Amino acid sequence: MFNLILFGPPGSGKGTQSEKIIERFGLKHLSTGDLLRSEIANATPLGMQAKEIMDKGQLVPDAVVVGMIRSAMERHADAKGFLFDGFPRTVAQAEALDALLAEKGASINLMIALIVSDEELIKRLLQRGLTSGRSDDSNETVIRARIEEYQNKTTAVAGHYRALNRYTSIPGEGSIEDIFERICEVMG
Ligand code: B4P
Repeated sequence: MFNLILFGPPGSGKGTQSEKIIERFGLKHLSTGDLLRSEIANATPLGMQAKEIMDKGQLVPDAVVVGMIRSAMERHADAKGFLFDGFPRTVAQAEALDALLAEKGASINLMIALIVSDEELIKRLLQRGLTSGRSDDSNETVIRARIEEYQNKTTAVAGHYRALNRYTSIPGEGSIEDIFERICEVMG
């Protein structure tokens, strides 16, 4: 099994690059953002609770996203590997993920972090907000809150995988194709 985490702040290109990575490497894409938006679209109780939190730019509780990831992994038990996109976002989520993979005799093989400046992130997300219909993209105050949540709670996850010698980073600015080539190089 090859398990990859694509890491970076909101708007760094995780979702965009994930589409290309799964096509090239045949991994199963697990995006907690997509899973949460599908709960919202289906108006489930979990979705209603998550929407309120996401609209403020905050993180959904660890237990909720870990539960979603556990069931998604169970649904795709035959996958040759997973691409985790937008997860883990806290050290507690990282520890839970490591434990879930250990149950399968597996682990995270690599974390790739996309490095993008705050000005570029805000520009991209406001641009996406014009067409995505995503309420968390259309307001600069909410976007800044998401970046602050990332700095306060998520950056530590990089240290967790750095300590395990699984961390690498690449520049996340430039054309989508050039960034994908950089990802392919570090995937080997
Ligand atoms: P996510 O869905 O993960 O949203 P995101 O971080 O904004 O997306 P992403 O980073 O994938 O977007 P991309 O750069 O591809 O999370 C949304 C919310 O869900 C969170 O705020 C949180 O509330 C909740 N949540 C999700 N996971 C959670 C977890 N594990 N724990 C707790 N809460 C969780 O795209 C951005 C834009 O940039 C696009 O318009 C794209 O076209 C553009 N772009 C991409 N690459 C570009 C490039 N090279 N040049 C120019 N533009 C580019």
